[in-house]
Amino acid sequence: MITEPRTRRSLPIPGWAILLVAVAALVVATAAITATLVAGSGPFRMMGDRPGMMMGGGSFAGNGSAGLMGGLGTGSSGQPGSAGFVAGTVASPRVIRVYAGPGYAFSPSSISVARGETVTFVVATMGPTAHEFMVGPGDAVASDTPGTPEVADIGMMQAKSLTYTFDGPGPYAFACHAAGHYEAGMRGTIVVVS
Ligand SMILES: [Cu+2]
Repeated sequence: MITEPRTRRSLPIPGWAILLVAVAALVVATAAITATLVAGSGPFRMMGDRPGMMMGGGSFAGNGSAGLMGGLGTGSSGQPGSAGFVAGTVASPRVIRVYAGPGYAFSPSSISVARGETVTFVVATMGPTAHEFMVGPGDAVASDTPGTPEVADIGMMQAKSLTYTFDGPGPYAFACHAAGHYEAGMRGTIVVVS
C-alpha cells in the first residue's frame, strides 16, 4: 500500500529525466556545430573574403585554432593592462571572437585593446538574421562612412574575419549597418588601453 504511491510518483520522474537529457543533448549538439562552424570558416574565409581595404594580415591559422577553445568568451589570456597580456601584432594579430545576435546586439559590446595592437575579429552570427561588422574611428563607424573596414552578409552560423590595427588614441567603435540594425542598438565600443 505504501509502495503504490511511490510507483505512481516515480513514473513522471523518468519522463522529466528523458526530456532533460534530450534538451541537454540538443544544447551540446548546437554548441558543437557552432564551434565547428566558427573553427572551420574562420581561417577559410580569411583567404577569400578579405577585400583590399583590410589592414594587417598574418598568421591567423595558428592563432585561431589555439584561441578557439579558450576563446568562447572574450580573450582567454588576459585583457590589455593585465599581467600576462600579449598584444597582437601585424604578424600575429590577437584573435577576438564577437557574436552578432541573436537579436540586434553584439557580444561582447565593449572590447579593450592595447594602443597600437593588431586584432583579428572573428564575427559569428548567432541567429537567423544576417549581420555586418564595421570597425574603425568612432565617427566613421557611427555615420557608416564608405571605406571604413567592414565585413558584410554574415549569415546564420557563419563567421567572417576582419583585421584592424588600432594605431591611434581612439575613440574607436564597431557596428552593424544592415538596415535598421544600428538604430536598434547594434553597436559596440572599443576602449584603447595605453
Ligand atoms: Cu546586424
